[in-house]
Amino acid sequence: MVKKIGMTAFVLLVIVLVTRAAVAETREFLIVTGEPSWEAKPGEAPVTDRNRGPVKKIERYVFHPGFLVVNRGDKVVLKIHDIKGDKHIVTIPAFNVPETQILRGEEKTISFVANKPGVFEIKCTNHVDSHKEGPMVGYLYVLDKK
Ligand SMILES: [Cu+2]
Repeated sequence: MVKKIGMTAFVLLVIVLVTRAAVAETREFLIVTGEPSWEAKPGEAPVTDRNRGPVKKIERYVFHPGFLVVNRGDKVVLKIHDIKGDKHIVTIPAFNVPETQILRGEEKTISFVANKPGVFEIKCTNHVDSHKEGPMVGYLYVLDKK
């Protein structure tokens, strides 16, 4: 009897482990680069642009979409198409994703496993501040799914 219960518990444990493993999925995101801008109309006052001070024109490189949500353990696949900007250099330091250079018109694929929960930056090291039409940053939200 005890042996039978032990076997049943073992089978249930295996089912639970297999089910949990199946929760981790591959999440693919199609992303493009964009460049929103603002320019003062004639007679309009300048505005303060972060570290540049007062300006009459602002441009920023962005990722579209710029906010991604996955579950812990998911394999994340980013297909990033550079349709604005001559060159982007994308990295995700929190997951040791090496810099990937993407030239105008190119699409590159970046993949990694999101193995810890939190909110992490997807960064372009070519557009780091407002002097270089940045910071160009997206956010990856990794849910701590149990
Ligand atoms: Cu960039």
